[in-house]
Amino acid sequence: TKNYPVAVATWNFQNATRKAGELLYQGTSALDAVEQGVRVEESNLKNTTVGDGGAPDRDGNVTLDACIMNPEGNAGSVAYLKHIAHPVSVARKVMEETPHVMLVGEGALQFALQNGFEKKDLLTKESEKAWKEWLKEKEYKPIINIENHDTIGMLCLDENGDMAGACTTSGLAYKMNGRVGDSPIIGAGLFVDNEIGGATATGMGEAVMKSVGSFLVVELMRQGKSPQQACEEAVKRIVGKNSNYNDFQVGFIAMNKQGDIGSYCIHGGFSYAKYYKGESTNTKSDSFLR
Ligand code: SD4
Repeated sequence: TKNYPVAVATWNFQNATRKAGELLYQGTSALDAVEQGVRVEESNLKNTTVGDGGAPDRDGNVTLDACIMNPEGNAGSVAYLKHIAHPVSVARKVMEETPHVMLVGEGALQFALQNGFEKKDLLTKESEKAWKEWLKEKEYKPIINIENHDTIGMLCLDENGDMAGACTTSGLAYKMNGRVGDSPIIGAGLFVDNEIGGATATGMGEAVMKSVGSFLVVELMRQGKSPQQACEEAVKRIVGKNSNYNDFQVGFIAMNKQGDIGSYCIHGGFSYAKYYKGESTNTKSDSFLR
């Protein structure tokens, strides 16, 4: 059965999936819809894990990571990008207008400015205040779960049955200066193969990168697993290889070419948002540790 057009995203980001979903039902391509969808969270100042208003690193720099993949299997990515509110759109420009896949830091910023992106201060008063509070103790512990306020990874399947995906984040709050997580790494934070399906990840990027998590999920689907089975096996792989799995969260969502969706996480509290046939939903993900 054909369960699309459909938009699905990590966490309860229904404003983002609604935006993408409505575009899909107007006949917009998966690529345009996924970009517009995640931009909703990049603009959301209340989301301190994505885009403008993101929490800074330990030294007070807001540095953004994002990537995008289209149905042709092309990819674009930026990491350690400062001062640009919509890193996903810079990633798309890298994909479409350069011979490269990934630009980082100073070069990524230069490329964005050359392409007309506006330079702005992304550190909000609230984020600055929280960071200064954190500086008093400087306790660096990964946060297991923050419902509704987290990295957005999104997959869109358009009316032609073509899939695109995007992932965008400010990374872990108070990370080391220079730290890049899984989100902009093709295969780790996001992977789309238009013949099979797509997957995207949230949580402790280091654990996701070490297992090339999203690629793993898509490859498991290629081998015949359902999106749900694939997410479960990938989470179990990460649990098996990281004895400290109690201390961090990882969650995956996956979608196959029929629009079937799966999701699984280490700790409860993760959910995914979906827009399908005019209906917007948020579904709790099953977890390894309940
Ligand atoms: C990272 N995976 O930078 C991202 C952060 C995240 O929930 O998903 N936070 O590691």
